[in-house]
Order: sequence, then structure tokens, then C-alpha cells
Amino acid sequence: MQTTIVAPATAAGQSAVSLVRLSGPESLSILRKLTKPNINFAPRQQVFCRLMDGLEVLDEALVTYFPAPRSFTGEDVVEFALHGSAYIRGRLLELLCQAGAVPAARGEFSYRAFLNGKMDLLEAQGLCDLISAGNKAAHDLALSSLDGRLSEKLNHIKSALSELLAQIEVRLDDVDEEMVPLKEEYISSALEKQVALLKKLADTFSVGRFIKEGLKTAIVGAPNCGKSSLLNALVGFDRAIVADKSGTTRDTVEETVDLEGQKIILTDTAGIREHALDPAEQEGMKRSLRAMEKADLVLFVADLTRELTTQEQQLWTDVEQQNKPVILVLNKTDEADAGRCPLESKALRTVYVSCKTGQGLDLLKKEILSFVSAPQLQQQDGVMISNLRQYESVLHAQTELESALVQLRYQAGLELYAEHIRAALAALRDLIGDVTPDDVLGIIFSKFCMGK
Ligand SMILES: Nc1nc2c(ncn2[C@@H]2O[C@H](COP(=O)(O)OP(=O)(O)OP(=O)(O)O)[C@@H](O)[C@H]2O)c(=O)[nH]1
Ligand SMILES: [Mg+2]
Repeated sequence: MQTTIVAPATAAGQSAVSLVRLSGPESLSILRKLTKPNINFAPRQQVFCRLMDGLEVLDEALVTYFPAPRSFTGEDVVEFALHGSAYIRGRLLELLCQAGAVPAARGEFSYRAFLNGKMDLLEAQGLCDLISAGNKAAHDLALSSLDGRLSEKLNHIKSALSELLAQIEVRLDDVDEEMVPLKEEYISSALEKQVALLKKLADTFSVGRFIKEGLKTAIVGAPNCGKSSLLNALVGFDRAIVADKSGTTRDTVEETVDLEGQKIILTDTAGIREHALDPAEQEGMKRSLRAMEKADLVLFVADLTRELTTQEQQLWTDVEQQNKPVILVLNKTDEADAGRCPLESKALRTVYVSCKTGQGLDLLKKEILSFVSAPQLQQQDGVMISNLRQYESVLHAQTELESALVQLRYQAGLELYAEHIRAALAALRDLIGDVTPDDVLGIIFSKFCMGK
């Protein structure tokens, strides 16, 4: 029989109220062991009652009973709104376990909700992301997944493919060839349409990830060009040490900033030059290069008041070769001509700024933000994928359909097209959680927080 699980639903520590949640077939009978008899727990109504610890009162709490299936998990659920002391909460958990409940594993409430058809896998992940969202953009993204918009998009693709597959399969069964054959163009245009939809969705992945995890932005350049000044100007306080002397920053300095609701993780790095003064500076430079490799976006800072060194030219070539998105930030316009560009640049964008006066910084912020509001997103009504598992499944489905299209060109035969479409459908079902194996589900849900 299914166990009855229990966990706190609010964070540990002292608070005005804390919530404990019980879910499973024994929920009501376990509750009754802690209260006076004859209390009427009407469905979905808060009841003010005393929770007893033996003969003593543990707490006066608001208790709500949600009979199955109309509850978060789809099972019988009891929620306790307690006074927020750590003692009350801890003791209640003990008493509930003594009365027959078992502590819930991470994500087990959501897992049960998923098993009971209360939400699909994408919605469950959306929920997990929603709780951990630290800024508005991540919050909006999680909501789009939670409210089923992503599932809806994928379900459309799934239905279209299922229908096509059915049309193919009846013809495979039709040994007497009584049915009108399917035109190749019909199959290919149906497949192409779904490929395009999947591709659009896959394209949202990098941006989806930036939004959820933050855009990793490395500030690189030669010593003394103003990298630390730029970090400070963007975060709005003196996070990194700024000094006249070259080689001030040795270690990488990381700071997160919220730009219009989007999380940006800025890393200030040691300036790159040919002759490092000592091993610490050398190590610093190595770290700069590593930060640059890991970054989603590079801010390449150059000092407009002087010509570029060969080392800077080299660094620039390195960035370009890595094919990283880069913004060339030309600093110190208060002391030099804005408009001059010291580099042969294929850079997407060049922005002139003065960290001293703040000139140009708003424009730079806009340029940074444009990486997370790429045009493909608008077409997707804000629906995007943000985790690797989702991305891989979408890509898998897309590749299968593309293989079917290739075979169609060689007229390989209905059976082979059908096989690829089946594989694409399997990838999509896996994504939505229709037939995901238990071990995979275990991993996904174990990433949830306790009590969810
Ligand atoms: N006039 C002017 N000076 C600036 C500007 N930005 C930075 N500086 C000055 O340039 C010098 C170097 O600035 P930092 O921000 O420490 O430069 P950095 O690139 O971090 O240098 P390292 O850490 O040594 O690699 C300091 O004296 C700053 O005050 C600017 O926009 N205008
Ligand atoms: Mg510095």
C-alpha cells in the first residue's frame, strides 16, 4: 500500500507560521491521533484545533483536509499551519511519524502529483523552477512551463506526428493496397512543418538557460583599461578594487546583478599582458582565460586613451576564434575621442563608455540584455526550454524527423519513415513524461526541494 508521507512545506528557522504537509491514504487517521475526537474536518476548510502531544497541547493550529483526488498530490492531504517555532514543527514531525507517516523524499509530493496525473513532467519541472526562481525573468519562464504552455506546444507536435504515423501505418497494414497511397510531398511537408516547430523550440534553449541560471558574462582586457571600474559601475557599488597601477586585479571577482529582472553573473578578471610580474599575476591571467572560455558573453574592454598592445590584439583574436558573443567596450570616453575604434572588429556590437562619468552604460546594459531577449523568443510567446534534458529530447525528436526526410528523398519506403516518426514520438513522450522510466523520474524529482 502507498505510504503516507510528511514534510515541512516552509523553510526551516523561526517564522510567524510554518506549514507541514501530510499526503497519503492514512493522512486523516494520522491527524485524528493528534486531535480530540469528533472534530469535523470538512473538506478544504481550515479548522482551528489543538494538536496534542500526549496529554499536553503542542500547538493550536489551522488544519485543512483535502480528500483525494482534489488535492495537490491527488491523494488525501492534510496541511498544518502551525506557529512557526522550530520546536513545534520538529515535534509535530516526530509525532506524525510515530503515528504512521514516513518522511518524504525530495520532490516526493510533486512525484505523486505527477503519478496521479495532476501535472505532467514539464509542469512539475516548471513548479520546481518557480520556487527556485531568483528574479523576474526566471519566474516568468517557470510560469510558462508550469501553466502548461510548453506542454501544449509539444502536445500539438505530438498529435500531428501521431496522425501522420497512423496514416502511414494503415497503409502498411493494407496488404491489398486498396487505399489511396500517400503522396511523398504530403509526408515531407507534414514532417518539415514539425521539424521547423521543434527547431524553433530548440533554439530557445540557450536563452532559456541564460534566463534560468543567469548570463555568465566575463569582463576581459589588458591591465588598467578599466575592467574593475566597469564591474563596479554595472553592479552599482565598489565591489572590485580599482587603482592606477596595472595588475591590480589578480583573482577573478564575481558579482551578480539584476538588470531589469534578468540575472547577469559578471566576472571581473586580471588584465592580460605579456610579462606578468610574478606567479600570482600569471595564475590570475590563467583564470581570466578560463573565465572567458566559460562565459556566455564576453565584454572586451579597451582603453581609448592609448593604442592597443600586441597582447590585446592577440586576446581579441582569441575571443573571435572562440566564436563567443562579444561586446567591444571602449572605455574612458571622458578623456578620449568616442568614435575611434582601435580594432579591426567583426564584433556584433561596439559600445563607447566612460566608467568615470557613467556615459554609455545604459546603452551597454541594453546590449547585454539583448542577448536574453533574442527575437526568436517573441515568436514563441515566451515559451522556451531551459534544461538540458528537455533540449536533448527536442533535438532527438528533430533529428529523427530529419532522418525520415532524408529517407523520403531516397524513397526508402513507408516502414522506414514510420520508424523514425515512432522514435521522434518516443522522445517527445519521454519529455512530457508519458512513459519516462522510473529511474529517470527519480533523478528529476530528487532535484526538487524538500516538501515539494
Ligand atoms: N578617465 C577615466 N579613467 C578611468 C575610467 N575607467 C577607469 N579609469 C581609471 O583607470 C585606472 C584602472 O582602472 P581599473 O578599473 O582598476 O582597471 P582594470 O582593467 O581593472 O585594471 P587591472 O585590474 O590592473 O587589470 C584607474 O585609475 C581608474 O580610475 C574612465 O572611464 N575614465
Ligand atoms: Mg581590475
